[in-house]
Amino acid sequence: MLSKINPTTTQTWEKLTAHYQQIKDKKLTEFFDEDPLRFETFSQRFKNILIDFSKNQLGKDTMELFSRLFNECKISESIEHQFTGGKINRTENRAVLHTALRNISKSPIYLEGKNVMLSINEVWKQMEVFSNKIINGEHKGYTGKPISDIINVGIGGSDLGPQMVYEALKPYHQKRIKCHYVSNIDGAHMAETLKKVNPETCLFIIASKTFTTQETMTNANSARDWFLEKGGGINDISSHFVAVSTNSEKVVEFGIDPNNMFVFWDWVGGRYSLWSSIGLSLCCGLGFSSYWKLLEGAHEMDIHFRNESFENNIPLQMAAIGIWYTNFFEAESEAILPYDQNMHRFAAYFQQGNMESNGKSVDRNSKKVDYSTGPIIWGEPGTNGQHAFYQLIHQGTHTIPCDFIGFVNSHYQMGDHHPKLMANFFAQTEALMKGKSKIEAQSELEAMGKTSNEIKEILDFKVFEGSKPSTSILGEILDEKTLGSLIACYEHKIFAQGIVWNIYSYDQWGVELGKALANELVPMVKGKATSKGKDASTIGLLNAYLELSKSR
Ligand code: G6Q
Repeated sequence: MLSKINPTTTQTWEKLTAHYQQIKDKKLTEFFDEDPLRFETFSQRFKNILIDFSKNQLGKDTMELFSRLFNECKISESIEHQFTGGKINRTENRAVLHTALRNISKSPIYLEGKNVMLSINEVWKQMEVFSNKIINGEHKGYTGKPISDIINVGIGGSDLGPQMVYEALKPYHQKRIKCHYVSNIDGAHMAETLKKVNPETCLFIIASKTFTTQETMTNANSARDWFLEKGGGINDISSHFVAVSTNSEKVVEFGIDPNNMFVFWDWVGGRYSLWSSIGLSLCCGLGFSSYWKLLEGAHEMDIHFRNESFENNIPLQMAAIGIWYTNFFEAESEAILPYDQNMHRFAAYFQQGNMESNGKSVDRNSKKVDYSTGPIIWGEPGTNGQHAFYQLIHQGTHTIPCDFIGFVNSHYQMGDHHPKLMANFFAQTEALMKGKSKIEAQSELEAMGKTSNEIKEILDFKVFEGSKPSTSILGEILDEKTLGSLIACYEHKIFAQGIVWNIYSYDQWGVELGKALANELVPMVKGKATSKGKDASTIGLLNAYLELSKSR
């Protein structure tokens, strides 16, 4: 069982509160002035990745206190529970074993006396055989042509992960295969995707853990109707539709041959299911060996997280820094800023990973928490963000800890784009830390030849307070293994924070209410049921909708 300790009642929390008072106004630059080895002290290396924590508002004493806090909150025991199949998803009475899905060592992992690696291995083989057949053209469509387009139909955890990875690993795409991701129930998403594909050469992967999700099932039904309408026959469905799910009954009911089903298990959370057969589109779009390297990178990070002490443990240190800002500096959000265009879905992916996991307000004692838990996660790739929202990070009123992610080498040889991109990365973290004092701003304006009156008018607006915290993550190149390690690193950070915040990170009851209400409202929106009993605003909206829909 996980501990049920309210972190704010621990001795270390009290010490951290006092420590915060001492440190909160210290300039980031002062930390560097005091310690010439600060960069060395606060940067860590993991394989080909360097993580620099030095531009954060903390000292060695801060990290020592966090190490103690994590001990008090029983972090090591919790990690072991997770890795060994403890039912730590208490409210759903489930184990949490996505780490087993990337246990490429294949060493046994037991759940209720059964070695889960045996069934994982079978599914790996099934995915490898199937994706090889797609890639080498052996798997043919109903007119005998090889498959050229894979359409993954899923939403949330059954969409965001594979899509993010497919985009991030563009240089590794199979030449002949293109993957598409349809998630939104807005008909535009499916309709626009279908315009790009040929029914003779497309394969739909219906990806849904439950196989009951309204959006996915609606999209899947429309895809099947389109396929039949365009010339495919009922008997051809088996070569054009496969399912990834835990619910075989519903898969058969939909009309998919059970032989075309790739299973996974209830101990895989939706937002962690990228590592399960939900990754099938990746096996087809990247090739199984690339997919395997992704798992390998994640597995290496799992070993690091499970075995390293706090002092060397990157996900634990990231977790500590996040808690430091959320609970002591009262930061409400965190930005993830990849300086890599192909990582344009990374922040969105961890928006779900983080906010669905730690967006909770009831603790493991069933009590409402009186401290902040998961922050708001957002972000866009640099340098685009610089020309949009960075203004607020530099000169706004909120504290926004930022993760900058970039790579030494680019896959794209395009003039001097890459050094310029990375110069922006380094410039931003430097500017956030150093800011610009009034004196500096004044001499700049003087050098520009401004009069003293002009300077007086504008000076205050030209000042940057600085001391805005950031963590820099610098990889050698964005390859499969590096991406796998980065994803696992963020996952473990989220888990560790949930342990300290005393919440259950692996359920998502907050998603359920909206799902249930949407199903109830469908007949009302179609005008086939009365809205009686609904609140006045919802009735008003429904009436306006029905009235306006008549006018077209
Ligand atoms: C993730 C959530 C959620 C889920 C989707 C899709 O942790 O549970 O995002 O993945 O609601 O669910 P299905 O895979 O069951 O369709």
